[in-house]
Amino acid sequence: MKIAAPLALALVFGSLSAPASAQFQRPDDAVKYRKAALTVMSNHFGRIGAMANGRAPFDAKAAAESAAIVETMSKLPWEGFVAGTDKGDTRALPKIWTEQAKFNEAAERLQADTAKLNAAAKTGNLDAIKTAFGATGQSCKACHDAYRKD
Ligand code: ASC
Repeated sequence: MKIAAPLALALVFGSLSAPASAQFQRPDDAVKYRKAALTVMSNHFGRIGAMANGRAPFDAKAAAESAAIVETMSKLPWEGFVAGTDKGDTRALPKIWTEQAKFNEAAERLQADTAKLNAAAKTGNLDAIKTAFGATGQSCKACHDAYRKD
């Protein structure tokens, strides 16, 4: 019976179905998940950008809160890029799945940049935030240019 318990748990939580997308019931759920993470990331990145570009007064606490959210969000979209989800309500290009190593590198670069942005925001130094914001924006853009329609 040592094997039966984990097996029963696996069946209850559905982890034996559709191994390529174990966390999502339907392909569309994976698309929605990654878009949701990217939307929250973009919103908070934009709040930092407004301060970095002088469009909003610098508020160190708000910047640090947003940077922490950006760092966390940057870890999430990737599991939503389930094979075959270049269809439906998405701008994801099929290249994502034919160049997976390169796509993963781009995702990792973003996560490294957002970690630096979060570290900079914690110091409360606006110049450091501006530098890290610029680098992170380059990572966003590079990935969009390569892997997103229009
Ligand atoms: C944003 C946002 C992006 C990036 C990108 C940077 O605020 O939503 O996708 O910055 O435009 O070039």
